[in-house]
Amino acid sequence: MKTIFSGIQPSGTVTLGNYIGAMKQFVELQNDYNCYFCIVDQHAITVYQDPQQLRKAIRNLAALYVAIGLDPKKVTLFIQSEVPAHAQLGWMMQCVSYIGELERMTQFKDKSTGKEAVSAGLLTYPPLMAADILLYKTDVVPVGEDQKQHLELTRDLAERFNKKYREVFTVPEVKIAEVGARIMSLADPTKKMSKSDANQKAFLSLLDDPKVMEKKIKSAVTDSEGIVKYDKENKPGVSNLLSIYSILGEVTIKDLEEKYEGVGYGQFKQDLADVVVDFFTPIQERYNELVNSDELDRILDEGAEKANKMAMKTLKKVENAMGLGRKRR
Ligand code: ATP
Ligand code: LTN
Repeated sequence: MKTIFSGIQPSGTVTLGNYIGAMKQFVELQNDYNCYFCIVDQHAITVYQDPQQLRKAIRNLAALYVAIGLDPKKVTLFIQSEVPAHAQLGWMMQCVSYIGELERMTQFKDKSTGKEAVSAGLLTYPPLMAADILLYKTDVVPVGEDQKQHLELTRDLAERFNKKYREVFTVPEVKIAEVGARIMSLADPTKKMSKSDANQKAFLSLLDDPKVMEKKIKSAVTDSEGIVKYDKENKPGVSNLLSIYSILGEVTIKDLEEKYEGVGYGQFKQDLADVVVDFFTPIQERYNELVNSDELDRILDEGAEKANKMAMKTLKKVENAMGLGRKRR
């Protein structure tokens, strides 16, 4: 079986964008791959996180991973900081990265432009991400479109290392969802939906109260044309809502356009709100059972143990290839 690795930052609440762009694929792929899904808390602290909130967000994300349908018997679910090899290999990957290529990463530019103090961690975020992936001999990395550039860098770093030292790393492929790889903000449909958006109306949290979900969808920015039609260029708001409806409601965009011909945005948004609420209600119920349970701790303990074993093997190989320490077996 081929191996999959992916991670999500516990840097806030999980959004509809995270779900459609990444997590939904995880569930679909779990039967066909050997899967590692990680809560990348060390990536989250590249920008300040309130310690209490971070702890909570880690647990929430872990419970959501299970609640959306990932089966802990099939997949390895774990927390990045509980597997020290990530930070260790992260350092080595920093040493094969060039400052120039890290400065060219759009996520770095977006998150650092205009900020007074930018952490060094924000710049060295991608080598840590490369380490996450490379520790598990990963073949495939399912992510949203915004992560494509980081994946290309991961491939470059793996190839560079293999050439400079020894063939240690598997060079991973990226896997981007065919539809929904970029869910847009509900408040500004030209921007990606982001969990760290200061405007609460911009994103839909998987854990939002149904009433809040409904309100946010009803107040989503569209246009004044009143025609439900997919046209990303000219009608980004309506197109975004159509994508969400199509994916969660399992109907084609074409069928939706026909269904809402001559019907205004009001009915369209109401129906979409119902689809979203129906979709996430059972997930929220399962989440509530899990979040404070011992079961969740058992899942994470087991996950960390399995991940540690695999990660240590790769780490030793890398140390040997680079000549670090004494030769270890
Ligand atoms: P932030 O906005 O704080 O950077 P984020 O919401 O982008 O965070 P991440 O933890 O960085 O969340 O992303 C987790 C996964 O979700 C990644 O695979 C990412 O590509 C995907 N993802 C994030 N936002 C979207 C979106 N709007 N549409 C599709 N996929 C997304
Ligand atoms: N950078 C990603 C989160 C992330 C990740 C990873 C994704 C960290 N390590 C390894 C896939 C594989 C993000 O910001 N979404």
